[in-house]
Amino acid sequence: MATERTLSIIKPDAVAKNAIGDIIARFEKAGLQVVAAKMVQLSEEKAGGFYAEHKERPFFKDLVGFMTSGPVVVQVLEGEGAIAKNRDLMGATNPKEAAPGTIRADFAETIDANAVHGSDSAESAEREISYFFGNDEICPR
Ligand code: IDP
Repeated sequence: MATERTLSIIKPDAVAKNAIGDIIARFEKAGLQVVAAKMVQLSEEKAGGFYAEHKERPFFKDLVGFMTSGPVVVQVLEGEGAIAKNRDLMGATNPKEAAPGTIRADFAETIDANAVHGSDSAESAEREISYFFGNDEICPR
């Protein structure tokens, strides 16, 4: 399997729960490496642009409200099959449907505040990584 990069966001609910370290430990234990990271307070414009594909969905306003409700930790994860691996570690979008032992099952209760984001394809990963990081902010290891 090829080495890939994916964008991960630890969302405001998980940051507020002091779960940053526990969540990053799961990535590292699964063999993913953090090659870029920063804590950011998203503006409405930045959060809305990130989730532009959901602009017409009924939950868009609440999603932007939630993502701007507190700081987030944005990271680039690198490793073999990183995109799918991260999605497996995260679990289903709705924590109530997430498999036991996944991040969303363990750290989230509701679909609107579900602890983490992870790119869902190579195309999304490329767009999302460049949405948050310049090349000089990514540190290959
Ligand atoms: P993903 O985060 O698992 O990739 P997406 O379908 O891309 O899921 O949705 C982006 C985010 O929008 C979700 O993580 C969740 O926070 C929110 N979301 C998705 N569907 C709903 C919904 O039906 N109600 C409320 N929020 C939703």
